[in-house]
Order: sequence, then structure tokens, then C-alpha cells
Amino acid sequence: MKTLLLIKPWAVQRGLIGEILSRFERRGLKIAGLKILNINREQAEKLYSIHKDKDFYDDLIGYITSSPIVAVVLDTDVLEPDAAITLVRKIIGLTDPAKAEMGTIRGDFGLRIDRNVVHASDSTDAANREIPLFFREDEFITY
Ligand code: 3AN
Repeated sequence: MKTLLLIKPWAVQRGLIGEILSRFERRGLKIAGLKILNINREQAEKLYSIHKDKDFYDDLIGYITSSPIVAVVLDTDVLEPDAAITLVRKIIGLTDPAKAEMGTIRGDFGLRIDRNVVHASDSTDAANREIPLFFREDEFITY
């Protein structure tokens, strides 16, 4: 299966793209798709539709559309789908960076829950819904 990783605006601004990508590469997860882009409001609203009623929703949309992000599709075919999701979530760490373990991406590069450095799909359903927001099928590379 494939799962989506987003390197969010503050991480791109801080020059952390390579550092973050390397965490997945060195663990053995392949990059099947990769692009830097400015996401529009419609993409952001679809990405975060489950948070529509939260008090942080407007800020969340404002943040993710504030400057470029990097969208990454990870090929996790070597693992069972649930194991792949669990591993990717383990590499990124807990949603609240202040509580995330050191050694995880969020634990190493941030403090603010409202300015997370990465997003990753939290289920296979989420991955299947999120990936088409950023990639067409013919953009994936197998190697
Ligand atoms: P995750 O990104 O770990 O899957 P979600 O889906 O619960 O976590 O939250 C999506 C994004 O919403 C988070 N990455 C974070 O930026 C933001 N967020 C979550 N909870 C809060 C909160 N209590 N206050 C502000 N922003 C939040």
C-alpha cells in the first residue's frame, strides 16, 4: 500500500525537508511520489474535513495554506497495511510535539501542536482518501 506524508510549512521554512525525508529513507520506506506545492483552500478543507467542527479548524487551514509544503507518497508494500501505518506514525511521533518522544520527528523538531512539522495518514482509509488530493495515479514511481 501507499501512505501520505506532508512536510508542513514551518518545516519547509526551517529547511528540514531533507532531514525529515531521510528518516523514512533510512528506515527502508521508499518514496513513490514527491512534490513541493502551495496547497489551495479546497485541498486543505478536504484534508482536514474531520476537524471541521474543532475550534482550531480555521487556524489549521490558515497554517497549512500559509506557505509551501512537501507532499510525499511512501511505498510501504514490504509491510502489512496496518503495520505500515503504525510504523509511519511511530516515526512521526505523537500529535502534540511537547509530548512526543525524542527520536521521533515531532519530538525532535517542534513544540507547538498548532504548528506541527508533519502530517501522516492515520489509517489505510485516510491514506486512500488523502493521496488523491495531491497525486494522480500516473505520478507514482516504482523501483
Ligand atoms: P495527527 O496530525 O497526529 O493525525 P490530528 O489529525 O488529530 O493529528 O490533528 C490534525 C492536526 O490538527 C494536527 N497535526 C495539529 O496540527 C492540529 N491539532 C490537533 N489538535 C490540536 C489542538 N488541540 N490545538 C491546535 N491544533 C491541533
